[in-house]
Amino acid sequence: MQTTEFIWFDGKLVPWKEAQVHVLTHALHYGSAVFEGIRAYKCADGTSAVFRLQEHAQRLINSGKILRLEIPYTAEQIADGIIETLKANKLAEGYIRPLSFVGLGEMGVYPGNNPVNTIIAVWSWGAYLGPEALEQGIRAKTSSFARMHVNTHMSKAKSAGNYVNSILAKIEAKEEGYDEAVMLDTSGFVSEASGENIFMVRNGIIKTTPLTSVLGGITRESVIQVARDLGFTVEEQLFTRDELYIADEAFFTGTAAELTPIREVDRRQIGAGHAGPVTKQLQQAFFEVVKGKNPKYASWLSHYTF
Ligand code: PPE
Repeated sequence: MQTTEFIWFDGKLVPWKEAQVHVLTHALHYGSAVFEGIRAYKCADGTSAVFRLQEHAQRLINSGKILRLEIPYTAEQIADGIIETLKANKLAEGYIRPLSFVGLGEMGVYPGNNPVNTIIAVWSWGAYLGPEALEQGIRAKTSSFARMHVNTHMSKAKSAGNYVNSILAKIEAKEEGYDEAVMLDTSGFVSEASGENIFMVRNGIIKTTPLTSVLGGITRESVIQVARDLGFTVEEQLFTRDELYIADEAFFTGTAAELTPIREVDRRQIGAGHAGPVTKQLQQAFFEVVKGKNPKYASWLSHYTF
């Protein structure tokens, strides 16, 4: 990965190499950590902007609340720390990873009075699913691993532990020659991917899975709003894998993956086998919004310069 100079560690900027923890850190053993993934983009006016900074900072705090992990910062302080870290690293465009984790203290599942540490790292990160994914679309496979039941792991928390399930699905998909895994919920309905929400388009209607078993994706929510503003009907409804097979178009959304077309699922070509017209229109609209080219969504951007 591409490194940068500083990492924000409990309120102080420290050199990248010095941002280290002890091997008996609670989170390393038990997954007791919550995190965010956020992107900053270079804007048309020469500044940079973080996309939906407040919403991401608030989701970090909410994830902590769900896990009973007390983050000793407010959402505003996290947001300020993010801007400070971007500026210190002179990063005009890239990915932002805040993480709060249960630190060193007692061992054992019970986190007790162990400290909660928080870091913010930033780095350059290109297209998540490969350089051609955004244009050509990717190939997905229905995972043999179900997404977590709503009463096991808490899907609304972006917690480190939840990603064991994602890792299992992603390794399986990659080793079988696919780019990404489509995961079903424990009732068999399409849920989300290892690190993205999923949308399908059929007969002009856009559908995405309801929030039941999935992470409340901020990209998902943004794309729903942009699509509705463009006049599309967007339904939040459960659908099955065979409905996905006969979709005209399908795509993933996520901070890392942005808006990535899906061209194949389980060896069934989706639509024409490349990004369809609705996907292309939404992808273009999305990139205009994040790059500050659409004043209608100016409130979604937190600008900074250095
Ligand atoms: N579902 C999952 C399981 C998920 O991990 C993400 C983001 C989303 C949906 C979309 O959420 P949002 O980014 O708010 O639109 N996945 C992050 C982690 C990727 C990684 O490999 O790390 C991301 O996209 O930043």
